[in-house]
Amino acid sequence: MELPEKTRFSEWFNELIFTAEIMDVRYPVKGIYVWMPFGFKLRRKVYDYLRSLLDRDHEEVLFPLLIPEHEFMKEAEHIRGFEDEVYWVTHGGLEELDVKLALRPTSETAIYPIFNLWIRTHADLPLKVYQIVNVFRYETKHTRPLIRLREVTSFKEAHTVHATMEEAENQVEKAVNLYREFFDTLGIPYLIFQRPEWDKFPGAVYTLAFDTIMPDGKTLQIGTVHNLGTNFAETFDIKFETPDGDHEYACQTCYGISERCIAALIAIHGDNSGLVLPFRFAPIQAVIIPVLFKGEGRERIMERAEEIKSELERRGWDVVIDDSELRPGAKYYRWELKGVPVRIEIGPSEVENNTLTVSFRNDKKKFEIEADKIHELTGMAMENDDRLREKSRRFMEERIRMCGSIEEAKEHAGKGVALFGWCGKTSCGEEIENRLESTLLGILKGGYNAESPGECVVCHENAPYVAGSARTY
Ligand code: 5CA
Ligand code: ZN
Repeated sequence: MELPEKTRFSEWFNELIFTAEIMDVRYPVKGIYVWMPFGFKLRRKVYDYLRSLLDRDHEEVLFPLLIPEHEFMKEAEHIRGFEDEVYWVTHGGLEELDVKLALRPTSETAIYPIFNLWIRTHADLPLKVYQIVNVFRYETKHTRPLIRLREVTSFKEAHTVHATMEEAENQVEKAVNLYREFFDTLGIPYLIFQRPEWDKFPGAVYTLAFDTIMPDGKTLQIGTVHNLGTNFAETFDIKFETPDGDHEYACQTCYGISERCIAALIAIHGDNSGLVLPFRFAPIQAVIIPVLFKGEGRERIMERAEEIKSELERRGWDVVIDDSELRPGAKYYRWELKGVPVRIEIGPSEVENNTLTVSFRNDKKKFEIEADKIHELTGMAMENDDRLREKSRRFMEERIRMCGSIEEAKEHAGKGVALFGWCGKTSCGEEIENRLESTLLGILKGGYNAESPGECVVCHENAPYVAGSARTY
């Protein structure tokens, strides 16, 4: 089956994740999909990396999926934010439950009643935990695999507790840096915005969000970091005893990433031939294609292919040999679709000359190396990833524009991110959203250098901030 051109992004994306065997999209519940073995390997490599970053100074935990109604209903703003998105378990078998149970849409109300029990004194702080779980959200906007799910299968949520607001603020900065490192390594470029009041996480003091620009110019929120202040601590009575013997409410943060990071990885690097994956995260990092002519030296070539495979595996690579009956063209097509970064061909002349014919997925140029120099391939694959990163960063920057007027901003917000001066007033923010027919992403905090033009694009009064707007997923 032909893959649609990437310029038809939605069709390209849907077709690709299915034909490349990332997700099976035929599960008979709306907004719920199946990870296939190849997709799961990709997920595992990405999440192993995310885990390794968190494991530096967080501990992993696992809280229950079900949240009793009375806990869920404690924090007023949190409820208002989520009430129309919650799935409820109301029955056990034929009996109606005394206490309805929510399927977690996120885990504050599952975790914080227990934090209340765990935290006694300042010596218990800071507390930093995370879990990687599924969460359920009854999304009413158009659902899409990996992007807008009703069962988010790969929700990494971190929750931290601190003695002071200053420490919580430091933690927000650390979390932002952790996410920067994560997305930089994936080669996913981003802008960081402080969301406007009306779009922050329900119950948070403020929310910082990472947005990437998808190939069609719409932005995707790929991660968020929230400063919760003492809002939840007051609700769940999370107090600690200070060295002076006083009892104070703790300050909290939380930050989350979902499989949208994999959606972005696929969307940003992929091309008309299929997936393009950074070497580090590719489920299959090299495919060896034996070039066999009738009878001629078949055994010798297969032996050589096995040797090269073991050699690369010793270096930690994931390698397959494609000795199927397919024609070479069909083999190339198949492994390009799957984004295998390195292809190695071995035929009679390679065996005779002790060479390898190599090509990289993203530039497709073939070249020869001496088989003894096989150790150089890892370095070359890494350099290739650097080029991939630079390319995606250029792509994003081409889609960001500083705009001097509402008209210019409106024109650009359909193609990428329009930046402009904003005074910070809600009334101007709302007017921007209405007139641009796009979302106000908030105040630019990182990922791109831009100076405020000095005046608000709406009221022309003093604008201390650069704000951004775009169509969003
Ligand atoms: N408790 C906080 C921090 S863990 C929280 O739930 N934040 S959140 O609502 O912003 O979600 C964290 C991230 O999950 C979002 O930034 C977004 O990238 C992703 N996400 C949210 N809803 C969905 C969804 N329906 N499908 C896929 N990803 C989602
Ligand atoms: Zn204004």
